[in-house]
Amino acid sequence: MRTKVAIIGSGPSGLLLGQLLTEAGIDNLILDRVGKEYILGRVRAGVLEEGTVGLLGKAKSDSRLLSDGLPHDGFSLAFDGRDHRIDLFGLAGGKRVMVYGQTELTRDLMDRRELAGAKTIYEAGNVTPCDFDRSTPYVTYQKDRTTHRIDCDFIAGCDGFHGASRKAVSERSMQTFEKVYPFGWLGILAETPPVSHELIYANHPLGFALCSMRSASRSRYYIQCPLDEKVADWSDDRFWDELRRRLPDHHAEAVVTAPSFEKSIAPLRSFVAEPMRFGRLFLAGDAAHIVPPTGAKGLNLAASDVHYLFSGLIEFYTDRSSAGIDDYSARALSRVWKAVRFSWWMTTIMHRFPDTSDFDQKIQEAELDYLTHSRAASTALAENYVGLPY
Ligand code: RFL
Ligand code: PHB
Repeated sequence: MRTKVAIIGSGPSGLLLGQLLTEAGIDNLILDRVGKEYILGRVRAGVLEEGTVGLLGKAKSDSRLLSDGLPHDGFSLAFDGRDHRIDLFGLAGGKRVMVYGQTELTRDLMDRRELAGAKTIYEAGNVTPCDFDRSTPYVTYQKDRTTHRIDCDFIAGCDGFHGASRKAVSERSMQTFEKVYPFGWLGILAETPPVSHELIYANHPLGFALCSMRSASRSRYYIQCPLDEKVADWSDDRFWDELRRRLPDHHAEAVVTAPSFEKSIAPLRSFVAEPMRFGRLFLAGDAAHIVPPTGAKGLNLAASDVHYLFSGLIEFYTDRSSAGIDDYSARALSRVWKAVRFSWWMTTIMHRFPDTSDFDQKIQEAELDYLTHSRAASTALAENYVGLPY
């Protein structure tokens, strides 16, 4: 089998790249280790930057997003028992974010891909990028007890943090940077109206809490928890009680509980692999970097990587110029590191760290006070939250 771009991974980055290429008439093939329903069962991100929404439009996959997505002009930072609203729209030059679940976005891209007749191979075992340091790369995979080979011009490694693409690169050619945080997020999804029409990021002595949503009748809530916590130890009642304790009183009283239908714990980590290009193999999205979810940047970074990679590939196929793909890694990493910094900073100011000194605690309080009383500081937060320009 032969294709122009072999894409490993059918998450948001692989699907978005695949759809942009398909709309531009560039043949591509997606391979994923697992099946479609498994991918659609993963509950993850929920906040989209305008740049991400624009790319979904370019991929002709935005009709449901535009009708069902919830535009948000601000959010609340809650601490000391009070709300402090961050007016994103006013501070960030008329920009807003869109609340729309990653699961829905993935479904929209999959539907569009099927409609366009582009090929995806699910449940492909042992996917391996090969010879990407030569001009004739290929990918092998196993299916139905047979090893298959796909010859291609380029390989896009969009297979997430635990994927095969980054692992195929020799350690000598790559530098990695990592920070592991001493806590995780316990998240639930429940069919219940959100506590507020805007997101609430709460810093409380018991730990961080986040009130988010998927629709007017579906809520997504998170609480900071120790890394060794077990989901099985968290009954719904225990979760709701703990969430209420971490919110200002007026929000706590407004929480409407319902049985959760998803509950999971995610560890928090910052990770970057440099560079993001190795000959004819490109890494994009979580395959190249991970951010803690506090800044809502993971999915949006996957989209901006795809923007740079797609424009490089278009330049290659239409102008026969490799300038864009040669610049891919530097352009993507420059934006990635700013989002890594922002996500680390949001995590640092909003969470309770296990062995914080009194001094560190006072600095955190001063930071939150400054942030919510200085227009310059709030503007910097808003500018990063809505997304830095591509
Ligand atoms: P994905 O979504 O992980 O998709 C990668 C795809 O590659 C497949 N794959 C393989 N295929 C073939 N061969 C292999 N060896 C393979 N290994 C893996 C996988 O099956 C999968 O389909 O990466 P992508 O596309 O780069 O998208 C990135 C986003 O998914 C990610 O940044 C965000 O979801 C991060 N993230 C969150 N971001 C937010 O902005 N807000 C959140 O609340 C939020 N919650 C989360 C998250 C990530 C999580 N992970 C990765 C554990 C919660 C979790 C639990
Ligand atoms: C979510 O809705 O899942 C969500 C929202 C904002 C974040 C992280 C997750 O910062």
